[in-house]
Amino acid sequence: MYLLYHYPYSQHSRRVVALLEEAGLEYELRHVALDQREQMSPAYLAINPNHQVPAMLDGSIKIFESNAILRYLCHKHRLSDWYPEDFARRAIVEQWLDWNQTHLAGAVIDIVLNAVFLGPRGDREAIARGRAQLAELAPILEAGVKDQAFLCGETPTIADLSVASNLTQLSLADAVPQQAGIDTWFKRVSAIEGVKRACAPIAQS
Ligand SMILES: N[C@@H](CCC(=O)N[C@@H](CS)C(=O)NCC(=O)O)C(=O)O
Repeated sequence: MYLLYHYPYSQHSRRVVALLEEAGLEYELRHVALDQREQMSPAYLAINPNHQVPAMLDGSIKIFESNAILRYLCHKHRLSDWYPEDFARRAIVEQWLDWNQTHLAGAVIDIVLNAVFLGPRGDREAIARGRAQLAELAPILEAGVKDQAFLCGETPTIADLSVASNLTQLSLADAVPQQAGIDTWFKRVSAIEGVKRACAPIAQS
């Protein structure tokens, strides 16, 4: 049984829940009250010293970083559909996982944190910076999905779960890029049962 420390509005947590659901793995969610700064408590810092969700416990094994957790689950349960063994396809999965963390994530946080979660206290300059960055990134994503069903071919991988979780986050700020290929791909990923279950708490709110 996996223990996943999460927060329902965390895109990084939802991508892990989506895979756990899709793979039919047993897990328990531990809510970390980010809105009350519980991530700064000594008890939680002992689990993830970066004071972030998600973090996962598998017995005595402690893992932080959402994409590392996704890879761990795929390795452990041989989820080769979600994490292809073919080295060329896997390289493309890794490319999008890294792109998501190093390029897209910052823009999404700038926009959604400031336009949605901080409300009137949000930093307007950060929103503008995030929107400008997103405008540069959207054509890259569009090119990646316009001629195929998913980012790494005709079946979904953890790259789709990871990148799409950031688009779900952008939808909270009504900021999902409007390109046709992105729209079709995002609808396709959002229709995956595990993704729907992972998004249920925010869909209901
Ligand atoms: N690179 C990390 C990012 C995780 C992250 O940014 N988590 C946010 C919620 S979505 C968080 O816990 N923020 C609280 C904080 O930084 O104090 C991952 O992929 O797991």
